[in-house]
Amino acid sequence: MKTKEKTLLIIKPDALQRNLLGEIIHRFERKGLKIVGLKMIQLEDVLLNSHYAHHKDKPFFESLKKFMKSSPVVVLVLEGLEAVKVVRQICGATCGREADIGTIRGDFSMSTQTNIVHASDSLETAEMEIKRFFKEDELFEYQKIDFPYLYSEDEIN
Ligand code: FUP
Repeated sequence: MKTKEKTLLIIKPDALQRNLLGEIIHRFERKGLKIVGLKMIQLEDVLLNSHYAHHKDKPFFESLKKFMKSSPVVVLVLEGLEAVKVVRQICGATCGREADIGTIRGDFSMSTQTNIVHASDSLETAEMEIKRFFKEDELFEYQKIDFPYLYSEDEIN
């Protein structure tokens, strides 16, 4: 039995500047991911330092933070069976030049840094990242009418 998961997606400044917000969100909607949180925010150092803590000694750390602060971002929480893996697949490999065509990065990015989206890389990370970006009352539980048609009975019972 596969479990229902929540994962964090950040639509980065390059996507906003290049008018790709609708296109990106549409891809997750069409796949069948349920949007349970969504907002626009301006990132700042405190949050970026914890979000990218694992990169703090890398040569690109400061330029990555500068880019991520260069305009607002849109953050979403997406829900579905095995959502962490599915969302990463839709995003594609980190470097846009290497990502498969058909993925978001493969279709819209030429870069490792300006690569349109960030998605949590494991269930454990997703739980931490969701807490980092969303308050509890910014996440929603609601029924969607497509649910019985997205999954078979044995997948959801
Ligand atoms: P991903 O999980 O696919 O977002 O990739 P990573 O955790 O490896 O990288 C996180 C972010 O670091 C990337 F989105 C962009 C940035 N990065 C660079 O800017 N330069 C690099 O050489 C590698 C990563």
